[in-house]
Amino acid sequence: MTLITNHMPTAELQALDAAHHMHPFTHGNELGRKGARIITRARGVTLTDSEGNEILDAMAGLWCVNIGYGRDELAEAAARQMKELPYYNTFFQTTHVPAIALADKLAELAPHDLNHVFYAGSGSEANDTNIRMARTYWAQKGKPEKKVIISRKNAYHGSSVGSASLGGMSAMHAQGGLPIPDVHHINQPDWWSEGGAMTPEEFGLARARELEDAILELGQDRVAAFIGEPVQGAGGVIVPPETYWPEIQRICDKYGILLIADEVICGFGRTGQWFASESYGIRPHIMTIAKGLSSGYAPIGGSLVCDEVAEVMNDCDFAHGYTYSGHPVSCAVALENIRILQEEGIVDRAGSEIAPYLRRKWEALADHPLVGEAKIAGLMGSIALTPDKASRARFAADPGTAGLICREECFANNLVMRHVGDRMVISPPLVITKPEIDTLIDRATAALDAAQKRIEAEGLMVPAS
Ligand code: PXG
Repeated sequence: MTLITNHMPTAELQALDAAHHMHPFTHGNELGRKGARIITRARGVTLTDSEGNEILDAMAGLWCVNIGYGRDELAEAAARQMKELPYYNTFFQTTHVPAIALADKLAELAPHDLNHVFYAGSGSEANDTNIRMARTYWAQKGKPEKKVIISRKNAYHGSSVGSASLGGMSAMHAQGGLPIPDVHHINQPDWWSEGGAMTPEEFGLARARELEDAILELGQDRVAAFIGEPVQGAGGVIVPPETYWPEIQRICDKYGILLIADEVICGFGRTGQWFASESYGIRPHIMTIAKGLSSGYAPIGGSLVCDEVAEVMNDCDFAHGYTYSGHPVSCAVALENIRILQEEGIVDRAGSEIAPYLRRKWEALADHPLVGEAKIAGLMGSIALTPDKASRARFAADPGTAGLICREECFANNLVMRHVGDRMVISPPLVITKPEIDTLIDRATAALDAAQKRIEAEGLMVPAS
């Protein structure tokens, strides 16, 4: 039996990691010099590293461990399924019970008439499915020229060539010849950074109307779909003004283009309801899901598809699919995850009790001298660091300099809080308790105090001109 043990000293494991393991979104040599932190186990909201430190994981891994760590039931569901049927595909006129049962469950849970699922192994794969599905849908309807997908700058939709093209991260587009043709990006609804003198409500409308402008400019007969995260996650937890989504919905309806809600982060309770589309009154034709679907215990993603699109797609042979589409072990784990989220009322409690408590505490961080705004939607929150609150100024230093300092101070205080540029973000497991939220806020405050001292000492408290 292969034993994955933790018997080696940390430095030796780090050396092996540096020698053989290439990390995502990481400068390999820089990390190699420093040594990666090695996480060895986790329970609830707490990680343990190879040195025995206990760290509060305010990111739920990568926005995914909604149910919290250490739920044996999920491990047992995986083991049971592996013994019964570890793998079979769903390509050639076959299916299996876990894929059927999960599809049925998702149809029950999903809002509106999102009654169909096309499985993928991840959010990136699911968004690649969406590109091909949206274009194929229109081709099937005799409009093959409707191919353009409109997305937003600073959106994150994944790392595959297709999904990263949908994303609006310029650093990603700069590597590997992206984006693919027929993807168009409009501006994001980030009022704090880009809203200027407008009120948030005016700004939300203005940014949504960029979609209408783009449709008119590109031609209604060329646009297939609009894709957006209800609340942008990796872009820095950008909570849109209230006017934004109703206007987007109106425009999609008016011009008859498909609306794709990417709920890879927002879904499965993150915003306090099962899906953020419910929180924001969005009626998507297609919804991307992953992460919280299995709480990260097994890789799985998918596209939830509405009746009308499914009807058109089911009338053709869609030449698309992944070896692990509907993987039985992942489906079994996802089903068990959903059962527990439902039966233990985890999503309901997250929305009704935990989110309001966290909101009060989180929004109070806006009083800290280093914090410009504190935004939160359910259990995903962000704070913007600024050298000058009054003018909503950015730092003169390179974006991310202050954020990195703050993240280092979080780590020093045994708190995982990520930085996106100069925004700090959280997305804790939904099972976080009120005392754990108090600890989170205490550690975040200590980290902000320490970060402020360092930023001042290094002469960085300077607004960009
Ligand atoms: N859509 C959204 C909205 C996401 O947040 C994906 C699609 C892609 O999913 P996969 O499963 O292919 O990774 C994501 C993923 C970060 C970070 O640092 C965020 C994600 C992934 C990795 C890192 O914030 N989101």
